Amino acid sequence: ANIHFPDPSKVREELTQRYPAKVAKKRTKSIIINDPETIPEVQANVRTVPGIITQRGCSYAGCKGVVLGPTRDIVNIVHGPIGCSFYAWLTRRNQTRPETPEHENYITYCFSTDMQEENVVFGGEKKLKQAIQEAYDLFHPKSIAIFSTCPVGLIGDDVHVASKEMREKFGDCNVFGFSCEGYRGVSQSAGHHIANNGVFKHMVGRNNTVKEGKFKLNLLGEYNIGGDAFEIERIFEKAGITLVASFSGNSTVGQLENAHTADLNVIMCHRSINYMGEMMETKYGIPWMKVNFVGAESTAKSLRKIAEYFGDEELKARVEEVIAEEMPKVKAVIDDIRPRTEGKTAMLFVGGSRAHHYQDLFTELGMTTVAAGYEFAHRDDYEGRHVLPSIKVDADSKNIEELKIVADPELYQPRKTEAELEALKEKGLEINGYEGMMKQMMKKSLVVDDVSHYESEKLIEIYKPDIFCAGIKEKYVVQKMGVPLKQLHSYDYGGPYTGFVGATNFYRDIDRMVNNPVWKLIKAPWETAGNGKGAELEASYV
Ligand code: CFN
Ligand code: HCA
Repeated sequence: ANIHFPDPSKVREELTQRYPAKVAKKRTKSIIINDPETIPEVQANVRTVPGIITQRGCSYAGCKGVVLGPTRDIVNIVHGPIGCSFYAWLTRRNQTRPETPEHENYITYCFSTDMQEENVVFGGEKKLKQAIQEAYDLFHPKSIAIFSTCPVGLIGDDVHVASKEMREKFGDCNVFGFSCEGYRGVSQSAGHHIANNGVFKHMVGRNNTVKEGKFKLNLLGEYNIGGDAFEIERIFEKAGITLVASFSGNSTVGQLENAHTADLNVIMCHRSINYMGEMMETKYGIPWMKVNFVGAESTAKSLRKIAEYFGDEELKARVEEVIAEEMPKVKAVIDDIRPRTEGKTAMLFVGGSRAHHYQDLFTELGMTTVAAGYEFAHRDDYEGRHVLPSIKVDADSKNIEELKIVADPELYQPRKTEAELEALKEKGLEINGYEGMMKQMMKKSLVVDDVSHYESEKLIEIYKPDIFCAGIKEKYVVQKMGVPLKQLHSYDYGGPYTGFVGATNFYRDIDRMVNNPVWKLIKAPWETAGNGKGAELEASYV
């Protein structure tokens, strides 16, 4: 696309010049001028400077809200003040579909110990055990999980001991706890790691029932936001691929407990669940592969990768049939919409994988991402696992118990020989690898990790993008600047956006937003106050 960029080094200067010198120096390392050929190093997964308004969330959000929240039949009890629980109550829009209305589904509930000052002073374990007992008496669930919030760590309540005591008392209910106090680690990311460890330790491998099906896989890092997992499930079913377990969108205790019987792990959001993929490979011999079902082309590519992995001609043919049947419907929508979206620009600042994945959909619309960044991703998510083959660049790890995983003598079963894996790699199948965000973005585009509120306002003022993608905290501030904001977390009540149907949903929603005349009626602050640097920088376009 014929897009003009302002001089990126001047933009970086403008973004940081008002910070105190030390802060400016630190932030500069996270504001990178992209070069897809020679990937630069980006500072990521470091603490946010106090005083800066960040988009980030906490470790509890990553553990309870993100990884465990989407499970349907675990009673997830938050041990802490009611606000922590209320905030995580259905706000993420993770959906679920029980097989029958009678089946357990606790997603709509909000379970909390409602910690009070008295519990902070005298300890809250008694109250926690009462809450576990109450949940057991009321629902008789298969499983109860406990989530620690900040005060729990500060006063020293031991959720693991309380869980063990209740688990042994009940005998028929798996109770386990997570030390996911909000302050652990630097962001949600630490919570993902804690959640993965807990799910692996307390759930995976407990049930050896083997599901019917020739091509069995687990879908990792897909949380069914706005029904995304439903669309992927539809495609898998059509192609004859058996989904054993989903981590954790629309999933159940039963699924997670026999996930080790699958023959492949496909990973959507690598950031939040890479730990699970690695641990399952070591203990059970299941290889993992990165996929992306955001974008019609990416969906087709991911299906072909899966078929190639199983190496079955019938499956390959069926996958081609599915693609041939679905693509024309997608193309019809693109042909209608693209003339109206072509050449427009977008900025994406979200989470730890969507700021990259959603660029595929914008590319399909002929739009260019001029600046993007994650809230809490690590260097490998930006630079690619090819550049950084190790995941041990994890600043969170020092706060988190490292599980010592070894092959299980009874359940370990190599799915592929070394030679087969090597052959797959030669065919371009990225077993245990992937390209990061920077490889896909244009030269001289800006990559900003943990963007601050101030920096995002400046970016909008300078680039005037046609659309800005972020979350609820950013939404109305940005829209008051005359720029539509698409929430890439909750999808603004929309979705699904995955797969073929999802892609067309997204194209339509973006078309409606970027071509809505209402934005022209809003005077942005730089148009009225004349206090922005936008005009000056515009003159420096290269
Ligand atoms: S659904 Fe996922 S896709 S899990 Fe993660 S890194 Fe969050 S909750 Mo918000 S939308 Fe976001 Fe990603 Fe993976 Fe969601 S981009 S921030 S922690 N995320
Ligand atoms: C979280 C959850 C969140 C927040 C979304 C937002 C989500 O990080 O605690 O800021 O709009 O997707 O629900 O990322």
